[in-house]
Amino acid sequence: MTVADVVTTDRYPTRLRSASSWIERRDPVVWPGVRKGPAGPGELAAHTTKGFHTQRLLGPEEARRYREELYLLAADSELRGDGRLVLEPDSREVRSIFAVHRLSEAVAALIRRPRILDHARQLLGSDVYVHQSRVNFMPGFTGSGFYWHSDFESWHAEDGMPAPRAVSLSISLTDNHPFNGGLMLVPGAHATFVPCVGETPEDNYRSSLERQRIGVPAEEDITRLVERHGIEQFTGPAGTALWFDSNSMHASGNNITPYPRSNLFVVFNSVDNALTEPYAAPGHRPEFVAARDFAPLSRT
Ligand code: 6CS
Ligand code: FE
Repeated sequence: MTVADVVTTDRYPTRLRSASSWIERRDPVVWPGVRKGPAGPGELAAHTTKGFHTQRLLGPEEARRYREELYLLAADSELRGDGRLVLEPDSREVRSIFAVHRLSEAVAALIRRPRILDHARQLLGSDVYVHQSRVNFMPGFTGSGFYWHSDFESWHAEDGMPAPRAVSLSISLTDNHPFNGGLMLVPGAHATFVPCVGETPEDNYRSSLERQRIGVPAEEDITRLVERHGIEQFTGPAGTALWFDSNSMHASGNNITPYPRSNLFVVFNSVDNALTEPYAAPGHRPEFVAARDFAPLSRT
């Protein structure tokens, strides 16, 4: 093996022509490098074994403030027709807004709070930057779910993220019940990389952010993972937060209740895991889905 081979070897090949076996994760989940921070030993242990942990982050009043801020953004006529605004496939209600940390100063300040930023640094063992941020509104009655996937599979294939050294923070802005489209996760599945079958079409993100068809595991893979690990659901009152590893297997069902399930998502990536060229896609996705400004975030 030459030096060039080592550099270009893809340790997580995906979007393949035919089914291939699972890959055992060799990368850490909680990375060494930043010992002190707000995450406690119990949280770090849960994150390591399950690939996620939860905490009470915002009080009800604070959650309400961010909810109102983001609902106003969804109603902003200037964002109509903008790529950052994704609509529900059938009802055409607002499904997501991307790059909310660029659109809202309140969100930008929130994610730089030491309680959040230092937590992310502790999990990833380095300085971090924001790879992606978005709010998923999951409106009542018409909110459609997200099929089973690993975010890292998409970010690796489509954005050139080398390793699963990223973590997502999901903050509930409305109460997350078991019945209004709450996120389901397979605890422990983050330790396995499940390659997906199917070539990435050009501009896949335009349809995948509405409804993902490429980069989803086969039903047999999901069945085997769930038989092995089971399913847990993220629920809690507005203001509850979930930290989940980039390779967690997760999904959500449709929301046919009257209660919206709106969550703010921020994806932190290690500055030592900056994006390269996509491993399995024809071109770069836009900045608002996959940022290429790798400057470390600093505290507020
Ligand atoms: O492709 C992406 O980057 C996005 N899609 C999904 C379904 N989850 C993660 C991420 O926001
Ligand atoms: Fe996801």
